Amino acid sequence: MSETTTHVGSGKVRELYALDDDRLLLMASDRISTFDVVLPTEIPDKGRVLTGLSAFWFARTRDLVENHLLEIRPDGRSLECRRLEMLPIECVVRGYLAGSGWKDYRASGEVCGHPLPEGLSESDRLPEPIFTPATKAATGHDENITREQAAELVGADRLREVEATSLTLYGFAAAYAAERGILIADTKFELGIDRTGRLVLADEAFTPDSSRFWPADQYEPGRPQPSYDKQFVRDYCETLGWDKTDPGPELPEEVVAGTRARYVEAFELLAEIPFDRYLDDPEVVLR
Ligand code: Q0N
Repeated sequence: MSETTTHVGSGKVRELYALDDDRLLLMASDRISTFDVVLPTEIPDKGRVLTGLSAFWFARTRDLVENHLLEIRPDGRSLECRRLEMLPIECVVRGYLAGSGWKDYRASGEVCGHPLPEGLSESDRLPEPIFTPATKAATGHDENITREQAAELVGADRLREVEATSLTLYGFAAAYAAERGILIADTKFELGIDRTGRLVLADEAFTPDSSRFWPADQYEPGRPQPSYDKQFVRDYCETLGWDKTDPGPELPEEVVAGTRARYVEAFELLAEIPFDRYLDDPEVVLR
């Protein structure tokens, strides 16, 4: 990083820097969070896996929607991106009943105003994927909002475009991943507007940090599903009697190695490229 680079934001495990008026640098660290706490132990190459996957999906979906990717840096963990006017909503698409969607359904029979059939079980596939926008809560959790609230935030016409784009993207990626052994239960995008007023996909896309990835071969509705990437970490943490507040525990080396292997496996199943080739030349995911 040059000394004139300004830090403009950070997430739990990623950082955003301004390169100039038009460009940002989005950098993924190797930090991992579980139960909403960032752990003191890193997963080597996790940031590279997520950056590579995100770039892979940007390349594959560019005919569906424009995206902010300009360049992938040789470090494999950072993307140079176009600076956009970000929409003030999180665009969530759910294809399966999990997380807050399952909670809301159990309480009310609907999810964010989408009425659903009776009798669905936890982790069931929905009849059709649904768009369930949320607000970007500055602290803590995103909050689900109604379509009316989302329309107030971005405008009714823009919201229709955002919903259609989100559903198209999810449909494409979920079908692609399912053929390769990964169910994308749900996903979250951030969209922005470029200077000409066009909708552009930003942030990261279809990574295991922005989506729920489930191993297809273990899929069994009626219970919570194992996480493709974080299950070893969760299982280990559950053996400790940790109260799930900060600070989290250090991870032993076999949990680190097993978790790293899962991230690499997800990358290789989806990108169909050996991860070592990505490390040699990150641009392979763009071709
Ligand atoms: C932007 N965020 C929130 C990384 C992710 N292309 C863009 N143009 C303008 N602003 C943003 C982007 C993007 N992407 C997105 N904040 C600004 C998500 N961040 C939080 C910090 O870590």
